[in-house]
Amino acid sequence: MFSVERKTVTVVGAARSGIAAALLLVDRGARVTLTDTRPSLDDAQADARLRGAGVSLEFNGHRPETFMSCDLIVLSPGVSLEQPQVSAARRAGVPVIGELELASRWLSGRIVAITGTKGKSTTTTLTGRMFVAGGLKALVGGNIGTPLSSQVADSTPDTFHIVEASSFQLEATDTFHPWIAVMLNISPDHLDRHASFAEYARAKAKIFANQHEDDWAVINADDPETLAMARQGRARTMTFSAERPLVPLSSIRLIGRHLVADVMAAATVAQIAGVPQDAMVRAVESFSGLEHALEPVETVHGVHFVNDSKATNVDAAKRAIESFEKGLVVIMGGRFKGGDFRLLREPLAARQATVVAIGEAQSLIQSTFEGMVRVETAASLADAVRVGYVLAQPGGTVVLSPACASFDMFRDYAERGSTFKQEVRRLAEEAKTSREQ
Ligand code: UMA
Repeated sequence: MFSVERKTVTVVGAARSGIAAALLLVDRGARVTLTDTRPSLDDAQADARLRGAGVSLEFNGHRPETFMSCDLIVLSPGVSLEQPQVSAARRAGVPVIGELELASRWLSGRIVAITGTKGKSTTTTLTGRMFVAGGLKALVGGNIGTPLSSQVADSTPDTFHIVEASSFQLEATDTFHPWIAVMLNISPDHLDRHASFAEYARAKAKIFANQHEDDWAVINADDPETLAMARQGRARTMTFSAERPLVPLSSIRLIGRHLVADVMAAATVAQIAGVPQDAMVRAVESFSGLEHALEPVETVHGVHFVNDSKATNVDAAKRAIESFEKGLVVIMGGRFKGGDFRLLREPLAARQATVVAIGEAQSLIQSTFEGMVRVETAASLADAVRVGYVLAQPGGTVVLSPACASFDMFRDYAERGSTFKQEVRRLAEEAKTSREQ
């Protein structure tokens, strides 16, 4: 059994994952330092809880001694293995693992891990709902927002941990062992962090690395790359396909046909776990989609606003664009993290779409679409909402589908999506007042 009793552990990154990992480690008898480049914690309650638990807090940067003199380093997903202090400690022989790996070592229940470039959160949420509808005990966590470390205390042998796993989390695993591992699809993403697509794919493929013959790899029959990746593992494979529905398509109320594959992936997992089909159907019927994923916001004088802030890569934005008809306005941009914007030219042009470019990627967007698609720029997301409204045709749609990360302007995609919704509602209020006058 893995033990950290009386060990000195450094946790890097004091946000959701790092805080949960630090508290878990203290609970298991470790002496913990939690370090962050920021000057302090935003959350006073978490600060008090950590100090109360005896965690040493080290802010304003990472001291090399904190990394070199410990028995174990635990990384938040946002911290790269190539971070200079981390990589120096690794070279010196200090073990380094990610927060997901740490938590997984202490779970009593079985792990269902879900990865892929697109559709992870939808599939994870639906899988959790199907398990619960089928009377199973399921805890949904990981990249979706609740760190796995915060769920260890509730893990019992009959618990199914439905874990959304990102490439950042998988990269820093070594014994992580899902009973069912799902690979939804793979396309270039996070190339600002991973050195190449091959390295990104290698990180994702680690989901299969520790599986045995009695485990399951659930893969996308319509995505040959995922088939090839699963073949490297030892688990039995089960494929899903959008072309072979396990639940009736009429039960899917979500916008966008592309979500059918996510529903089928969830249903395949649920089937392996023995969830009856009527429970799966109930779970799908009561699910109207996730916040920030093609989420309808408001209709202002006939113009529909849709929040797809979660589309942080080119492929996700492409799927969004393809869900709409002609006369579309797409608010796009932010921090470019790799991928090929040119893939959006054809679907945009086919819809006679207009792009409103925001953030650091503005000029890249302009140069990519020049001559094919009209591109306007906006200085802020609030401006972009207004520019989009003016450009949209009655009955048309303005969708925020950025194809980029949010970190140049926002804390994360959720804050970007919430800001968008707030600005749309403000616009709706103004439009209402001006009509009443
Ligand atoms: N930091 C350092 N040193 C560094 C780098 C960062 O101290 O060298 C600090 C930052 O100052 C900050 C903290 O680390 O205070 C941030 O850590 P984090 O980015 O890991 O943030 P968490 O809140 O712990 O969120 C993480 C995941 N974040 C990332 O992967 C970037 C969340 O996924 C996840 O929900 C959460 O753990 C709980 O498991 C978010 C995400 O954007 C949603 N994921 C990416 C995606 O889906 O595309 C992969």
